[in-house]
Amino acid sequence: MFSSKESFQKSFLKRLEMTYGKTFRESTSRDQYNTLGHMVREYISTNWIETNEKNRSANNKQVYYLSIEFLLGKLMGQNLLNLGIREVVEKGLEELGISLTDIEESESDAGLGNGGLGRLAACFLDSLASLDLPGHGCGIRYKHGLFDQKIADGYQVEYPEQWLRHGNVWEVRKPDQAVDIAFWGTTESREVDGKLEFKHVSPETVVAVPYDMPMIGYETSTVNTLRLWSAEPAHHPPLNRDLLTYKRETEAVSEFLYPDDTHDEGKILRLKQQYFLVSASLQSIIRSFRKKNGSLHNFHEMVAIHINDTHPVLAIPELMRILLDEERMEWEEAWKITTNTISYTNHTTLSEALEKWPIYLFKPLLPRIYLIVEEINERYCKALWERYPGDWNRIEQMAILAHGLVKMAHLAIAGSHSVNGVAKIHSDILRMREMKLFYEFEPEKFNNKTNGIAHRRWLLKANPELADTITEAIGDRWVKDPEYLIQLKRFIYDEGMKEKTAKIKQARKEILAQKIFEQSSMKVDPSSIFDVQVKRLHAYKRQLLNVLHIMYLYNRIREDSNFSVYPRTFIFGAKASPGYYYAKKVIKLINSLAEKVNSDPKVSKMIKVVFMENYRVSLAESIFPAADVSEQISTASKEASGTGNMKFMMNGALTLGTLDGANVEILESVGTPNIFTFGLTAEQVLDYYENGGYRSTEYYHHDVRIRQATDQLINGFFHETEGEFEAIYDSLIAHNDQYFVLKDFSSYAEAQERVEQTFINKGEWQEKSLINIAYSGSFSSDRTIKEYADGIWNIKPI
Ligand code: B1N
Repeated sequence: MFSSKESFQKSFLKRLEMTYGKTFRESTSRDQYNTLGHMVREYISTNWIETNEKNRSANNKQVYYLSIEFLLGKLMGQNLLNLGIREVVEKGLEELGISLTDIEESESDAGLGNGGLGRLAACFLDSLASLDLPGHGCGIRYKHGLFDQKIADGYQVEYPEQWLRHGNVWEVRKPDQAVDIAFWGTTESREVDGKLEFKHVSPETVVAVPYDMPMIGYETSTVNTLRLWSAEPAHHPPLNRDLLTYKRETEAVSEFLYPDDTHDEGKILRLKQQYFLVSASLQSIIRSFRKKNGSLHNFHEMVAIHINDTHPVLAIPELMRILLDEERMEWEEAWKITTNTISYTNHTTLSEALEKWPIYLFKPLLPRIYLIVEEINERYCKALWERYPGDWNRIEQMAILAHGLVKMAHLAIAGSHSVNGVAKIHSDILRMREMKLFYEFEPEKFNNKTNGIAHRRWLLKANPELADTITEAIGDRWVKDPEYLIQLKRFIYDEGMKEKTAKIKQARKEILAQKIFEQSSMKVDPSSIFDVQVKRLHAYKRQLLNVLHIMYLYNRIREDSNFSVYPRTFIFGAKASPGYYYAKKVIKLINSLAEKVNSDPKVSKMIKVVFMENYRVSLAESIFPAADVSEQISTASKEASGTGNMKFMMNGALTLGTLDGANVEILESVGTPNIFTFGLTAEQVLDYYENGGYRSTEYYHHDVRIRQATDQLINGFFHETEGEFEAIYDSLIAHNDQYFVLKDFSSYAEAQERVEQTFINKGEWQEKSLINIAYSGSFSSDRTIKEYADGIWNIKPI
């Protein structure tokens, strides 16, 4: 089918006609996309079946990665690339007068995630398959992924995302493998042979139907599975319920992805989603395990279950429920199996993201699970008491149930054998501060796994020209073995290499400039510095610091005729959680500033500001390759890792960043001359939080640049309705600037000057850019996944 372009064309045309009853000339690019998708699925079906077969028959341990988010983006391009058939398809289509790029663009992004956490899960699936590891994803098939963002009059407006509107060629519905999920109802217990047995009585059932998607490895026969669960009403609905209401309520469980990034909504539907994911996944994991093994006594030796943050933490009591109530195991054995099976990653120390469920919501929704959590808590507190007799204070702080709340992170730590952070500094903060007491109690559980990114998507696929140039220089070993990119160091001072990579960057900037023009009819100068901040909008990520600095440049250019800067285009992309008032105001502020700057003849000769609408995976793929400067300016200690920082680096952008998250490790890799760092350290920030001593008004009064820009938020400068940006002003002044924006301002402005001075020297910039690419290999998720496989899951390649 894909052996030559002729045989490809023949099957393609035949199938197109058969499926759509149209001639090729009449077909739309969506028809063509679907046809190609089905061909690819057929092509991989044998390998998919064989991978499943191997996993069923061989005695190798499997890992299941449970995540409430999988931010996959588009799949066609990556699948063709991984299968090594991209060229055949591209050439074949070209002769038919079709562009593969157009076909690829007609695919909807699978946007089943908010940001870093969800995208990390997607990158991990790529690495698992490419490394031939028996690892599968378990998630929810949301009907609507993260909202589509439009900007109207400078404000964010949200529209429901519709990725399934035209179907999804990559999924296979498996109704015969559906499982029942039980909510509400009550529990009954009775004594059998001196042992209490529990029964969940008159629950309300939601049916979980799996949809499987193939996760295709790069140049390997391994095809793993991402199983996404969809909620449907039961065939025999409860007699006492109104049918329509029941249908609507069950389907609601997998209707929407919650749009909260690093924030906990605390809504009952979210808890329902979490249990739905966990119970469906565990039932299906155990069903296939039983087919192969019979008893569950060695479950933990054959299965690893990883929970991506606390969202799937109910996997712990759910596994206990199955072992206790269905397998009739003793508590001690069930607990040993459960803790040895489960491992947990923490992704944030922000207190607003810490999941805590009020018992009055939790207990009626999940009565049996609640009883199990109660017993876990009792036994955990007892163990603490034995270790710290009389230390009530410590035990209260560590308890799973306290003050009417279920503390999900405490449950995760108690019920798993491994707890990891996502960058060195983050894992240290967990051990030394946020989870100090837990670390003291069980230090052996704690470890670090620095995040990584799928280099085959973010370099090979997103930036094929750069990838080709790298391959010309060092060969293609880096594609399978990304740390081999270090070989590029030999070419840092190679004029030919410098010139080629500079040209590629220039070309990608021109393409992005064209996109910007199409989106907003704005002309930006591709030879200006492309200075980019793309990520979710959040106070701690400090888009505001970037904005205040641009306002300062604007003021300076207008007021000081001797002042000039190297031309720069400031590019933003960000979605704000719909209920996050402050974040939405910052989006409006960026757009208002863009209007001011871009319409001022004097200023816009030197700087421009662009807000790119609807930032998402596919847009990111055209932004990273075009960036010169990577803005990673979070308040130190707040960004657990960041992964955008790695995508920029891999595409040759230089980081302008605080010593936060993985920026610290990027610095360690490339060395101080090749990164621009500034601002408070995490240590200093945490000390301020602990001991006080910061007064933002001092910086306001003593720095006229700060005062002028800050005042402009409320003095009519922006011509917006009065009070439009008052909340932002207040965050800095009345609320004492919790994220140290003003404190870090001057250090940031200085770092920006260093960026400019370096950029002016083109040759030097290009050397630094190459050094960044050369050292980016260790930030591949291949490295990360190998560390998880060896250090936590104990799994081996198939
Ligand atoms: O996870 C990423 C990190 O690189 C980022 O630094 C971190 O902010 C991000 C609740 C989250 N942490 N917590 C979340 C997402 C959704 C939600 O409902 C929390 N996301 C992160 C990958 O490690």
